[in-house]
Amino acid sequence: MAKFPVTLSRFIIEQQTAYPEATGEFSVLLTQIGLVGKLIAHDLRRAGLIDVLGTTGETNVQGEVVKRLDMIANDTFLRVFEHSGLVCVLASEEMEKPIQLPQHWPKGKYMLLFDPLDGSSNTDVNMPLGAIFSILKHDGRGRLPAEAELFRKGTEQVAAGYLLFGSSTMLVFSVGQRVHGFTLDPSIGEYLLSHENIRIPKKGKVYAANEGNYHRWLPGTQKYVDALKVNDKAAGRPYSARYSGCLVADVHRILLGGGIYLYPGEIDKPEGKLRLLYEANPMAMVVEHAGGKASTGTERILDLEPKALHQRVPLIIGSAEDVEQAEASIQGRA
Ligand code: AHM
Ligand code: MG
Repeated sequence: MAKFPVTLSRFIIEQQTAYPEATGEFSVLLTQIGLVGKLIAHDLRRAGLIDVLGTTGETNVQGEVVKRLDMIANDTFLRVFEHSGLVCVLASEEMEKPIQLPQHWPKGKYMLLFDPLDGSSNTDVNMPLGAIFSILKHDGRGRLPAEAELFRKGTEQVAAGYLLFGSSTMLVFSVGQRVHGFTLDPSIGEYLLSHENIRIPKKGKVYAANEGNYHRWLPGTQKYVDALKVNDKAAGRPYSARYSGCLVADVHRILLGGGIYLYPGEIDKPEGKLRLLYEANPMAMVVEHAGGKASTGTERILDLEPKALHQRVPLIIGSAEDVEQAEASIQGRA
């Protein structure tokens, strides 16, 4: 008889004995992230047919143009989690301030941070997109958590992961120390375990970076990427360049096959582009728990003390040896 597929809820329930972190509450939270994924995927599948492409005519708190699908995805997260009962604060890349949910406090101890639609320049051209989430836990004492309560180091995340809207929809997350991937089977509307205990190769053959910015990069970053292109068979070079414009899609490729993603600091923009709380921290947790590394070039991402809700950081993430080599070059040690 064919093996019965492992659904998301069955998997989490079974994990509870092995991993005390994987409580029944996580089961609910991850099921709700899964629901968000189904709803966004449903909109994306029909995006070229219904009137949801293009921009809203507004810019967000970071001064970036807001796509209509950014707003739809953000509203989807809000609608699902406003009713979860487990979450007391929601913060998003698309919202200037966090939203507090006093109706769930203090029973709902979790705080959810998310990038509702990652890679949104891909929306109008039917290319991959993602959504990223980070879950923090409050001790439930005192007043409803204010904005500053979200300024926690990445090591304090209790769960993190992403949804990938590619040729199929995937949910990849880390709870505890392991990373698992589930693929949505649209015919039955269930996420099924497709990638158990993902381990990133120690070294890869792929790099992902927006090389259009090469002349803005610092010399150490330029030197590192130059070296990846040298024709040296014994050293496994040149690397292949693969860049989709969607962090989730690029890091997903690297998580499974190895390699390195860089959105580095620039001469006039040392802080880089990506957001610490919504992008760098959750992706760093997933990649580290799969055996990889994530760095600014000089510091471990998960050790950074956040200072602002929408803080940006340089991000260099992927296979451990590749990230170490990039750090050595950026720090002038190689
Ligand atoms: P977004 O969350 O507003 O879409 O921005 C994040 C995206 C990443 O997914 C991607 O790697 C990067 O920004 C692409 O930026 P660029 O167009 O500068 O290469
Ligand atoms: Mg993003």
